[in-house]
Amino acid sequence: MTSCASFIFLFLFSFLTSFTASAQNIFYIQHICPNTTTYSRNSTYFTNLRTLLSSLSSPNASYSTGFQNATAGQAPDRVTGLFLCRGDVSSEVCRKCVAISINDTLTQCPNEMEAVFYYDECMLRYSDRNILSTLAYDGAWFRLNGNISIDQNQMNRFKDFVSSTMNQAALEAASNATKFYTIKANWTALQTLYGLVQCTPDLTRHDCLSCLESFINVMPLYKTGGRFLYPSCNLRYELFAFYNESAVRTQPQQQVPPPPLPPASTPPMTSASQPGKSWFSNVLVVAIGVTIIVAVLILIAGYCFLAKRVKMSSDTAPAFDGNNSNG
Ligand SMILES: *[C@@H]1O[C@H](CO)[C@@H](O)[C@H](O)[C@H]1NC(C)=O
Ligand SMILES: *[C@@H]1O[C@H](CO)[C@@H](O)[C@H](O)[C@H]1NC(C)=O
Ligand SMILES: *[C@@H]1O[C@H](CO)[C@@H](O)[C@H](O)[C@H]1NC(C)=O
Ligand SMILES: *[C@@H]1O[C@H](CO)[C@@H](O)[C@H](O)[C@H]1NC(C)=O
Ligand SMILES: *[C@@H]1O[C@H](CO)[C@@H](O)[C@H](O)[C@H]1NC(C)=O
Ligand SMILES: *[C@@H]1O[C@H](CO)[C@@H](O)[C@H](O)[C@H]1NC(C)=O
Ligand SMILES: *[C@@H]1O[C@H](CO)[C@@H](O)[C@H](O)[C@H]1NC(C)=O
Ligand SMILES: *[C@@H]1O[C@H](CO)[C@@H](O)[C@H](O)[C@H]1NC(C)=O
Ligand SMILES: CC(=O)N[C@H]1CO[C@H](CO)[C@@H](O)[C@@H]1O
Repeated sequence: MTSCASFIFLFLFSFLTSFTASAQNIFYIQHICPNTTTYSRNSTYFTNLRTLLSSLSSPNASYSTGFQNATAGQAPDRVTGLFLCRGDVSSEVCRKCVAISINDTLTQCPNEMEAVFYYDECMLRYSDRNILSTLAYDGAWFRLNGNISIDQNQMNRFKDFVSSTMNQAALEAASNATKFYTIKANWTALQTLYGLVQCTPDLTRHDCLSCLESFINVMPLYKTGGRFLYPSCNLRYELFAFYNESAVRTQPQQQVPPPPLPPASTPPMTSASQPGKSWFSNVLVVAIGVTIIVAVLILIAGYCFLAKRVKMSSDTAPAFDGNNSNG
């Protein structure tokens, strides 16, 4: 192997390694901890909170089901908390996400009694109030993609399509003990709508449905995608597969898994990017990375070619599917 070739190989290798590593990353979205109710570090509440956090992060915690609640101490110093992992993540990713969020709690919210931490893969909450089996609309977060560019007739059809698809998903999720459902529906021959809805499983069917419908009833349906988080439930839809399809395909609830479609011709853009890394910005980073790597590889290859003046046989250049978004 020539030094040039091994250089290229090393480059590719380190790139691929970093790519696989980043696929396991946990993405922070937002945390909310109002400073209206606070505690001091020497209080009983602080001791109870630490007990609660360690029980939520114990090896015993139910990462495989993705939901756990816990309480520590007695009123008025009692702390109640829970975590909820996205329904399609593995127990390993769930465990990692909960560990990271718990590690963030006392630095980000050092003396607030009540907090919610949103990550792409999980959510962590605690409060001095009893938050179990209770619908909570405070601490909301949302992000919308850009407008879909279609004419007015199509627009009305699209709105009905998104609304009815997500309502169907909400009904399915609310009726199931897991309180999680993903849905896939064809918009055009080329574009597929992917939806994901989830409630904390301590909610009743009625409360779960109310929570999800409160999003569906107010969200602007002319966007190419959107993401809505409440402490009690969350909802997301996109025109691309944003959840792990092979993880949810094993669920019998998807009775007729449609065969995979080619991806939408142009991935939708996020218009207003809120603070925090999203899955989408991760993809963007990877896409930019791929572009840079390919450019460097081409430069190295060109240099090698010129330096060696060896007539290379017609090797195919490494072809990355640079599915880069325009803009
Ligand atoms: C609470 O937060 C607000 C803004 O986030 C800040 O202006 C205020 O000083 C804070 N109060 C205390 C007691 O930390
Ligand atoms: C906590 O510490 C502060 C001073 O740091 C003190 O004023 C307060 O009385 C202490 N509270 C308790 C419950 O020990
Ligand atoms: C883990 O489970 C064991 C038995 O199931 C129990 O004895 C132990 O207290 C649990 N640990 C924590 C931190 O909950
Ligand atoms: C926990 O947070 C500290 C600093 O905030 C950081 O150095 C450490 O790596 C974190 N641990 C984990 C497991 O995220
Ligand atoms: C998106 O569509 C809405 C409603 O049709 C309109 O009010 C808004 O101006 C549009 N925004 C952009 C950036 O085109
Ligand atoms: C609830 O979902 C689980 C898997 O996600 C599935 O096995 C079960 O059949 C569903 N139950 C109902 C009543 O739909
Ligand atoms: C979606 O489209 C694919 C092919 O384009 C088709 O095979 C599949 O049955 C469709 N799914 C639904 C639910 O119509
Ligand atoms: C998707 O889920 C499958 C099955 O659970 C798992 O083997 C795979 O590693 C997951 N992919 C990602 C990117 O998490
Ligand atoms: C409301 C709710 O889900 N409560 C559960 C909290 O966790 C305990 C076990 O740790 C369950 O017994 C409760 O049902």
